[in-house]
Amino acid sequence: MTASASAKPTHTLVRLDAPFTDQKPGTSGLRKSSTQFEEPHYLESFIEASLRTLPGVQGGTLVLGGDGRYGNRRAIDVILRMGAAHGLSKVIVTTGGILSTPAASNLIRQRQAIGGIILSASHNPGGPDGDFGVKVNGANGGPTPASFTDAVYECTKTLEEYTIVEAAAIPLDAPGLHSIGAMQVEVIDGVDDFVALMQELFNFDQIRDLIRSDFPLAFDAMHAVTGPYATRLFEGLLGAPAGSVRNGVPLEDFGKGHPDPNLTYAHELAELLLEGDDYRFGAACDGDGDRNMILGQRCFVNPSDSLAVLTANATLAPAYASGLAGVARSMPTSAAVDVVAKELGIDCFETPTGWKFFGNLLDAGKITLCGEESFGTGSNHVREKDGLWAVLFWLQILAERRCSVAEIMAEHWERFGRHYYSRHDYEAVASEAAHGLYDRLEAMLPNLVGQPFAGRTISEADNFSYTDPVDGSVTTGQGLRILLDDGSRVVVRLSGTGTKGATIRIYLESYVPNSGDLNQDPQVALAEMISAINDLAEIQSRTGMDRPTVIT
Ligand code: VG1
Ligand code: CO
Repeated sequence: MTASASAKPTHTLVRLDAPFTDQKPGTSGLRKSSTQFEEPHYLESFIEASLRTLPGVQGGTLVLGGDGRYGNRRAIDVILRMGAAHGLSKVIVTTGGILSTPAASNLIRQRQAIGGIILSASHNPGGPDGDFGVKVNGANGGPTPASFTDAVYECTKTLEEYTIVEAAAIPLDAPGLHSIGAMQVEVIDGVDDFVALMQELFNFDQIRDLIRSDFPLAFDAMHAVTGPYATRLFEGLLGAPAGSVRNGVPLEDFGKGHPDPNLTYAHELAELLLEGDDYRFGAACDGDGDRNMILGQRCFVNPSDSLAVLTANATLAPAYASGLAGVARSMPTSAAVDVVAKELGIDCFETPTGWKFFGNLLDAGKITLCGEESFGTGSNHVREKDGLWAVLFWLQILAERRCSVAEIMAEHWERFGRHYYSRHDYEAVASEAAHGLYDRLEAMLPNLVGQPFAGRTISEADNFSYTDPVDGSVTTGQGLRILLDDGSRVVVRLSGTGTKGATIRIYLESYVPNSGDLNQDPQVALAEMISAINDLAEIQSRTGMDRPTVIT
């Protein structure tokens, strides 16, 4: 322990008995069980390594907040005290510690911060028995690149000590200015700046007119971070009746739910829209507010299609009225947006899974919109995917076109053809079984070309690798692709966000031109491919599961 002058808080140097060897960040930050994060020094080790690695900490400003899950408040307290020990000049933290991922991205950019720390395990369940997570974003507001997360991981593996100061917890119940030694702590409302940004991008008067014109909508915040944002936006500014936002109070365990906006985990909302006629529009966001699910009356919008629709209709939103520079999608996302980009005459980039790969393209001005099949869509307004932005964008399009979601989809397919698409997730598979399946399939790839598959022929089979067109960095091993001669494809990946065993993701896609049958159930349209990949990869026998955990 190093004592210090009386005006300064006491600095403590804490020595670790042994470094942690498992702090390798995955697709989006470090995610582990809450129990793991409660191990003495576990959180501190990762924060120490991050603060040593992030440029500009000495004298810099950091943004801090989280999705409100169990552990949020304690982590904020620890990070504030470690930030003071590391010489930050200021930390901007939000009331209640509530800050969505896209709102954090915006704050980092607006306040010229050196970056931000977002406490979230996104769509993973929370609570003492759930998961916790830490994401570190850089000065552009986006997820830090692999070079940063690799350096943090390396640092943790040999870390011997960390520094922290002693200080009373900063009250987060109201905005205010505080300090810990020389470091300022500014507590602000995390909703204000985000809402102001949305008002710049979209025409709120027009959306308000739509909502007031017999357009009942239901938004499910899943007891996660978007509750306060959505209540302010939809019920406050846009005139939706009270109660339109469901599960709007953030809870530490998300009400024991799984805050993942898909048909399985947001099934109550899905039933309201898909099996009833009380609502014209439905949407949900995930734990940290970066994902979105869009539903119309009796209509589910596949996220890959959503990106294509937003691209095709972008000029209807004031922010994008002058057109798009280009678009990008992650590799497993369907090529629906590629077809639209081609018609618009703009570039379309294909990146590995994870938002960090869009950062360079956005910063370089090469793209305006981007998205992933995993319910993520976003634009150059921030450097994260943005759930509520996507919902507002859809509302903007509906306010302009004054038709139903189902009509928008039908017209889109009639114009561009339809990419039948589905993702089958096998969750919590024994790690050895999942890796065995993956490795075996990877070894088979070179011999697959020319082989029959689902009534077609395999034309290419590889493990996807990506060369960043901006900085030339190469990322390999991003998913096994089996491409068929008619343009259909199957992709197999192992998840980088799960915390229990391994999750196998199977992505299936098949294109039907506008002269074909545009109204099939995707599971039927893809049935042959589903059974072909099940046979080829021996999914049932190797996982012991006869069906996926989640089908999207
Ligand atoms: C998943 C999704 C990926 C997304 C990532 C983070 O990763 O597939 O598209 O970027 O989650 O999203 P993986 O490695 O499990 O497939 V979030 O909302 O959890 O920050
Ligand atoms: Co998320």
